[in-house]
Amino acid sequence: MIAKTEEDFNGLKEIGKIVASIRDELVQRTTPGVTTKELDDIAGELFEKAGAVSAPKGEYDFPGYTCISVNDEVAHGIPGPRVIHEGDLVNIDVSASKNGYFADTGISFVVGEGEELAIKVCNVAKQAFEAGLKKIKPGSKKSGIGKAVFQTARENGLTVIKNLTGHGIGRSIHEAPDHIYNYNDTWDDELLKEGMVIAFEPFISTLEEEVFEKEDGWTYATEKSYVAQIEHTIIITKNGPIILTL
Ligand code: M2C
Ligand code: CO
Ligand code: CO
Repeated sequence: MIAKTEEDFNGLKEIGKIVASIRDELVQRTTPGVTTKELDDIAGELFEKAGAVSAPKGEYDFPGYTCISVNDEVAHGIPGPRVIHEGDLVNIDVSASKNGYFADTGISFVVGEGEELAIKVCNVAKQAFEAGLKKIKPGSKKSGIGKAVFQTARENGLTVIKNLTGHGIGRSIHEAPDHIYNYNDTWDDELLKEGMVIAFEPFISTLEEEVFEKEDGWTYATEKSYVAQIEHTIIITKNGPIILTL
């Protein structure tokens, strides 16, 4: 969407704060021994308290309030009986709506002490997010974001996932612009606009550049890579990006 009115800004800010606080609560509760279903149940209660509706459930009938992906799982992990262990690479992705406004946020992190490479991919995802953020200005090429993400991955001896992308958001969970790539797509000549609302979510990988869908019909995974994502919902303005999900 293009945010124009004060109502738009306030509605987006409200749902942004809700998903960010639920993300932070789940991250804090992700300790060895907890199951991903237990974490998701907490999110379900918090959504209800906040008067918000889970986007995966509400929009796609996803079997969970949130997406929780562990180790080989990259995104759309289904919460269930899986027990979290020390060293696991976990991604928690929280998206929801309230009063017709949507926000989306995600973070990857290692539980307790973990492998150096798993920690590195999380740190590089944060760096890639910061590098991409600098390119988010009205009138700039959308492809400049992916270019900065890819360059950051390369500088650190890593790569990106090419078949998962960021997206427009606001009045629905996934809307125009359909794709914000993690690399410089030379065919993409779209320009960023004043008021445009996007979910910017770089996916950094240690090896593979594509995810595959598991047999459950939801989970995206790789065979032998660590992958990390950082996602925030952003309003693009001439005075700088407004990150709604900090
Ligand atoms: O938009 C995402 O960040 C998720 C969508 C949840 S709906 C099941 N919030 C995303 C991540 C990876 C791939 C596509 N979309
Ligand atoms: Co998301
Ligand atoms: Co998203």
